[in-house]
Amino acid sequence: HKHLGAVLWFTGLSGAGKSTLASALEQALYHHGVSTYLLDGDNIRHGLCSDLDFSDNGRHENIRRVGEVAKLMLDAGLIVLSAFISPHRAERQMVRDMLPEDRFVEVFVDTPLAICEARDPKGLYHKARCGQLYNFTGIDSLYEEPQKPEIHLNGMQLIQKLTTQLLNLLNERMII
Ligand code: GGZ
Repeated sequence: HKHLGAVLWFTGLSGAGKSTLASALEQALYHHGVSTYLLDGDNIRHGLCSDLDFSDNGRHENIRRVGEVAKLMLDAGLIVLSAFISPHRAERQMVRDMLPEDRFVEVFVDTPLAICEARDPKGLYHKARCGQLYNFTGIDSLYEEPQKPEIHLNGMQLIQKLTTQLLNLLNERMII
């Protein structure tokens, strides 16, 4: 069956391109007539999760809540695009375990730390290096790379190429 929805779980460092790629894919899916919703720091960390920090506990609870929201949206038949660093394997596994196994697509946006740091769109890496920001992923907080993501993307490729790779995967899996 088609259009049962899915949860596309983007994971990677800050500045890896998760949100940018998720937005580009969302636009492409719109042209396919598919209903989507994009969850990311901008609409979650300022609202539902505004009480949470970037400690291990804060991140765990952030991901748990996003997982539960994604599950509800999946029930509604949406393709959910979720773009959070989600640095810990255990938390990504927790979300995977909440959902039907064929509906969870882990997307590793693999961009080297040096590139993310050079991009530094919000100046956060600079702050972390200067000791003005603590627990920053990749600097003084751990990022655990996925071992078996459904798709492992080279985040240094052009957005258009990355979007095509994701659309191909969604086609193969009969998600679209
Ligand atoms: C990592 C942080 C931190 C710390 C603020 N560590 O590049 P951005 O700015 O727009 O995306 C990052 C975002 C990460 O939030 P997530 O909800 O995705 O993180 S997690 O999945 O780990 O819960 C970054 C900004 O918030 N940011 N402080 N200390 N990123």
